[in-house]
Amino acid sequence: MYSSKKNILQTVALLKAHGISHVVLSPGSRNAPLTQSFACDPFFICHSIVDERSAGYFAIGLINRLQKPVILCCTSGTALLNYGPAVAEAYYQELPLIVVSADRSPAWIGEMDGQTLPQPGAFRTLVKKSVQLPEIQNEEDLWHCNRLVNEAILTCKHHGSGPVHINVPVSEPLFDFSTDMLPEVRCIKSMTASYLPDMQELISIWKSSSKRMILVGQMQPNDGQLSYLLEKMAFDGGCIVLAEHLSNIVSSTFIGNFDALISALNEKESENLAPELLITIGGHIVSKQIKKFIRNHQPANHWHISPSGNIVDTMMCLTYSIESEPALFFEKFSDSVSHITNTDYARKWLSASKAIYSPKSELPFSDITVAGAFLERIPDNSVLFAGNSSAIRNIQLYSIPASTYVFCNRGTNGIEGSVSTACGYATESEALTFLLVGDLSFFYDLNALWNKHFPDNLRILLVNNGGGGIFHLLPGLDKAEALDEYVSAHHETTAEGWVQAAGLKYLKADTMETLHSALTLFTKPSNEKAMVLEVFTTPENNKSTSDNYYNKLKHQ
Ligand SMILES: Cc1ncc(C[n+]2csc(CCOP(=O)(O)OP(=O)(O)O)c2C)c(N)n1
Repeated sequence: MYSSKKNILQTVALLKAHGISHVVLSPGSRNAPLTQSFACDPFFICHSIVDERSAGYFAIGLINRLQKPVILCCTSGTALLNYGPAVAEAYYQELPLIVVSADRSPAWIGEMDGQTLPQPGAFRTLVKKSVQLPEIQNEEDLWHCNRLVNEAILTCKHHGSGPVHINVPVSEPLFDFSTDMLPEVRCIKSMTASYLPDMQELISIWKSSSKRMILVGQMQPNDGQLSYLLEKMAFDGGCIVLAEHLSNIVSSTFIGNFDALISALNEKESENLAPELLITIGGHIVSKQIKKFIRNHQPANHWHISPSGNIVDTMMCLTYSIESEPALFFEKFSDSVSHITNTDYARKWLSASKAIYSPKSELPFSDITVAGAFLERIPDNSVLFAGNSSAIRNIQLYSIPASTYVFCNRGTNGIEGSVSTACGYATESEALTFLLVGDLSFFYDLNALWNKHFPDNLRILLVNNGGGGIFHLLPGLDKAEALDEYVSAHHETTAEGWVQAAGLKYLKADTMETLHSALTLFTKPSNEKAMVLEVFTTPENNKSTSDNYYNKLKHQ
């Protein structure tokens, strides 16, 4: 019988699912639940070596002979450190050694509770990856634990082999061996797109799934080949493609308003629109709704395609990590799945998307309508930078010219460098470059205005709502007394003096009429001076407009 510890069951079940069968066990009580779980399962071939230093080298010998990953398992304390020489040897010979160490719960490290030392990361630069498993108390812990073990196992053979370390904390009681079966576990697979046998498996998954979705995250502008291939997939392969502006891929067949769309769905509609197969490419996705939607309606298959092949499990249901440039992958894949149309699912999505209305200018003057009025006027072939916070979310409510490249510092969502980044781009570009940014982000990065050669082609639309406006829109936060003063950092500063001191042209607006008239100059391509257009809105109007819009969507 196996241990009842859930993190041990995940570890053992995943090692088995990945086909890793040789284990070198050293004696101890803290690792006895691991030892028992390996030893009771006939899949594992167990070897007992008392001295951990020797056990490490014994495992290296096994790898030399088997040309496969081998597991090393020990108790807590110095037992682990005695693997050090063999781990170093495996690192420099690039051998797939998987160290599994038992540990106490982190709360007890350094408290003179015997046989403890800081085990996570003990081998530092001598392992390709080191993971510290959680003790599993809830569903999120279970997902976390599963992902970490998958990652460690996949890493020991990714981009060259090498040792990895899985540290497994277990609290007392240790010796409950009442589990008669290993759990079903999610085994994440990885492949490079050039490996054809795996491609066959993907093709058959595609064919047997009728609800297929491709979701595109942030991407740098590209040569159009990816848009073409994804369009082909949408036409021929019977799938839908969801892409935000930040993906920089454009087609009338792609759906961009999915965040608003999903916010309006009831449970039945959500089930109908949930995919069976999800393919993600690109980086971060702004929409919180799509992440929630997929996490709550998990597809049977989720493939993430990326040039790094790194395991990224944003949706908590990754089944395949495919290492490839997305365009290369779809070039190969699209031919194999063409004419497999199942248009019903795509039709549902497209008609739901058409039914979502864009916020109209009749709504009160607010951050949302300011973004709309501006985007209506943005000239073709411009470049658009969005600040984090409301700006990047609001632009998604509107369409923009297909020729517009869109950027935002979405890697870490920082508000500190939006002006500098746009400034850097514009300096090396001929294109009219716009930045839509909130006031805290603007004032934070004010120093960018001091740039010696401030680019004339940069236009900054500063939406001044007197603080971090986004915080007024978060449900529940309005109950915090600290909201105005400390959370959103309310202020009454205007940019006028700063902008003029920097020698830039300053425009301002506080109604739709004054905004439209300022936008005429602001968006004029022939104008040869850098400008800041400061638009004043109020948190009250912003909140009521946003509430009205999203409520209306729900009841349309
Ligand atoms: C460097 C940094 N500090 C703090 C935050 C947390 N944060 C996220 S949004 C936000 C408010 C941004 O306010 P503003 O730029 O005025 O935009 P608005 O919310 O009004 O749209 C803050 C402080 C962050 N993202 N980055």
